Amino acid sequence: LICFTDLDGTLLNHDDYRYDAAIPVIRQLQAAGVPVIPTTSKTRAEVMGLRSALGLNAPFIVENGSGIFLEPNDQRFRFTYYGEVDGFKTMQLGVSYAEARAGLKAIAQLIGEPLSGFNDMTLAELQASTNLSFKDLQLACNREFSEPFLRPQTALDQLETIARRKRFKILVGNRFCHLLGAGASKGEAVNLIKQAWCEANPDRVGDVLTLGLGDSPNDISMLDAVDIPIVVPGVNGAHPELRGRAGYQIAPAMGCQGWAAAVTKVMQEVGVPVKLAV
Ligand code: 2M8
Ligand code: MG
Ligand code: MG
Repeated sequence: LICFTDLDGTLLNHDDYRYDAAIPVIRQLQAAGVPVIPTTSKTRAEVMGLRSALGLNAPFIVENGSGIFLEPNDQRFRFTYYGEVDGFKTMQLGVSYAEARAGLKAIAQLIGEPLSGFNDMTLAELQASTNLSFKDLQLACNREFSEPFLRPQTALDQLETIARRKRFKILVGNRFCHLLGAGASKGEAVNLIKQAWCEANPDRVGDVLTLGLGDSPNDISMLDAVDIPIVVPGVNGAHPELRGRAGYQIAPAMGCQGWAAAVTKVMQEVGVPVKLAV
């Protein structure tokens, strides 16, 4: 089993970003040899902090599938083609942050409406809309591949059409829209990691089973790429765009508690031992 998970509103509570309920389940997954792979809109800097807090060592997918990072000595995955950044093996699917920023400005010009990106907003404004500390916001502003922006007046499908013509894409997350390179995708990143696992474990290719957890439209490509897609609900239940999609299961509670309960159930169903180290 390989577990791909969104962070905001999924492994982390939407409001207070807590994850305590997920910790014992992460331990059980790891004790059973299941890699837990953050698959998120967050930046590498944010994920690095959370990885150490959660005790994760598996590869991770940042900025909505714009970049994949792998520890160089992780023998569980083998990348065929990769770059090297700060001691990680990395694959880039998206564009540079400078390109995303320029794209946002160009699209704003075309629609005749200003678009407020993360780095157009003051820390106080960002804090009001995210509920993150200044320290965490600095990590969120340390972007490499994509720009979150406030949802504009202009209809999103109009924005998406323009973005596509300029080789960008727009995704909808929990609080923000995100502008990223057309090649970036959580689902594509999941497929590449799955492939890398198969490269490293050629005798076990038939056994690979993937679990994915998400809560927002930007998670659909990931949920569609896994064998077991699970939606973590918000205050109004599962997101309307995710509700009722073929094969999707709904976790029994919001945030980290729903995550923990849903993952525990999957572990029981697929026979991953659940009573190891707690
Ligand atoms: C942004 O991402 C979330 C994810 O769904 C959102 O759109 O609401 C990102 O900028 C991320 O880096 C940041 O940590 C998060 C804070 O809520 O917002
Ligand atoms: Mg989310
Ligand atoms: Mg996310």
